[in-house]
Amino acid sequence: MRRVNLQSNNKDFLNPPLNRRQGTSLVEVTVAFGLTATILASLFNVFELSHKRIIDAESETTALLLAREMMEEILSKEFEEPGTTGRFGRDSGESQTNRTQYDDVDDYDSYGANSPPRDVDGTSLTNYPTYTRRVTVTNISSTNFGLTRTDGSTPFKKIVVQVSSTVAGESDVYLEAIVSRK
Ligand SMILES: [Ca+2]
Ligand SMILES: [Ca+2]
Repeated sequence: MRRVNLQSNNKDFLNPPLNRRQGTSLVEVTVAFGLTATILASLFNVFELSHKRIIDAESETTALLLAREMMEEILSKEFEEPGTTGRFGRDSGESQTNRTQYDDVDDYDSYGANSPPRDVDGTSLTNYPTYTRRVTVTNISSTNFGLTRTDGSTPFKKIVVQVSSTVAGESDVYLEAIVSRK
């Protein structure tokens, strides 16, 4: 039987240079940890940025839906007070706070500035506490839609619905439409 001499003169045989190896391992762990931390920080930044973009997109979509809802309601009305020509603004019996009384598009001029916005019967839309909806209606030139004219003086009107948010960094959303007398 062959014997193995455990009392070797080679110190590394029984006592491998653990300290040196551990030191190397510690550096590797430190570097690996540093790299992991850097990667995690980068991933977190990417996630945070993506999350903000998703929130921005959702907010813009909500603002656009609120604007579209109001615009569709306005576009369902007459060009001007039924039975009249050239009158502008709310007419007798039409209250600024009660849209159920509105029957033509310029009744909506200067409507809004409520936060949260309100539905047609004046109920606050409490699911949208950070939004405000405003409407502007103006008569515009028959030959140049970029020019504003005196109220009631032309057969064209421009309707602008603006939706604003109180959340910092969110831009206003505008929806415009041009309507004409039949
Ligand atoms: Ca009117
Ligand atoms: Ca009216």
